[in-house]
Amino acid sequence: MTIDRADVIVTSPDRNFVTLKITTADGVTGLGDATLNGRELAVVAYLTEHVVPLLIGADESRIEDTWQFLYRSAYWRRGPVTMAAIAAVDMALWDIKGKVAGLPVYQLLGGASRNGLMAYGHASGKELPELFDSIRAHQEQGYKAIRVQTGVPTLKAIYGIAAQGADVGDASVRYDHEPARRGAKPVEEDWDTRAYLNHLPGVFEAVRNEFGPDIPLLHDGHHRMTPIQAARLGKDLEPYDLFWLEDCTPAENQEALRLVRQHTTTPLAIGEIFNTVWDFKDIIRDQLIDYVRGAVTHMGGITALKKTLDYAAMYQIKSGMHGPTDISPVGMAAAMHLGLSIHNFGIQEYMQHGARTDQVFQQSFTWTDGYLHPGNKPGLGVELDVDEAGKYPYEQAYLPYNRLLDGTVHDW
Ligand code: GCO
Ligand code: MG
Repeated sequence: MTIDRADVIVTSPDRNFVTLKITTADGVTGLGDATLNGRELAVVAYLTEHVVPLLIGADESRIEDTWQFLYRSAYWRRGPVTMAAIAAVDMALWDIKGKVAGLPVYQLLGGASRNGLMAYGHASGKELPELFDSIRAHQEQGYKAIRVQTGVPTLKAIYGIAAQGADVGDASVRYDHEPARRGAKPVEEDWDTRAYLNHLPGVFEAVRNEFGPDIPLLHDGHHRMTPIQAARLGKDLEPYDLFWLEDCTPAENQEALRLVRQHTTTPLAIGEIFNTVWDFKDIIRDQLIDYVRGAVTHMGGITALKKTLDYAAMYQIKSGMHGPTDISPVGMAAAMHLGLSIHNFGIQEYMQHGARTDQVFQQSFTWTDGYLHPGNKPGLGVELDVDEAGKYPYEQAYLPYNRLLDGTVHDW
């Protein structure tokens, strides 16, 4: 067979999503997620102008070869735009291969290594009572592991803290609390690391006192600390037995993790903004992390992330694939098939998409008692309703950013 057409579909049901739909000459279709939050149209242009013309007439069965061709022939390697575009092609080809074989993608990857994928959700609250309510709401939904983010006294707005009454579904669980907010400019938030470092351990102490020692708790530092600050936080959080501390320092300086590691046994997770195995190579080899946060969508697809995770397995490092709502249902499905099949699965992030998104993307995954499963439909198990998608045109949106109290732009 050959590829007959490839369409780039942009839709914005609850937020913007970019989807590549590949159709073979026999009419088999495959979907790939190419969503790059806040920079969506750059990937649309990369796909439409530079990749789609190369796909027409190509052999859709050659997944590895297509990956290598798109990666190497461009000459300009890596980067989030390039790798999201390659990821979308890769996912769509796996989807097609599964449909042609009549098998779910996880079967093509070696079959299930477990019954389901433990997932964590995002609990947050400005103050403790709201945070506790949010944790309880997640537990009622079945979540067995919970990320805890909280407000800091003196700060007005912090990324990752749900706005009360957020507009998607049940505000305590089904919110989309980290949208790239629609509008012509990014929203400005404020930040004070000293206040945060002084406040956070007390929050985890309160959460452990309220919810007990057993529930796995996670926290996202969202790149805001210096190495020595991150080391202090890791140490201060040790009594509360975190499942992981995520993105404790900005990821460009990977040596920073060595310093953090020397001071704390709090497990570290990093890599949601990484896009190739090269970003992970040294920190895996030197065992500076415990979880690989790469997303199928941003790491160049199933083919590339599987290789990275197989490499990580040699060092007992596990997966912790990125799964916020800006990973589309297609990207989430790809993560679930990969997570089910690899041996070194750790945990899957799972924020729930809104009702409009679920109508645009018909999905076959299940969410039962805290565990995800991609389902057994051939391929990835997601179909896109093009008419429904057409109801929600692209809207400009930006992620927020923050400034310190004196006005300096800070990592967020
Ligand atoms: C997470 C992330 C997200 C990202 C967002 C950016 O751990 O889920 O930090 O909230 O910031 O996906 O697009
Ligand atoms: Mg994160």
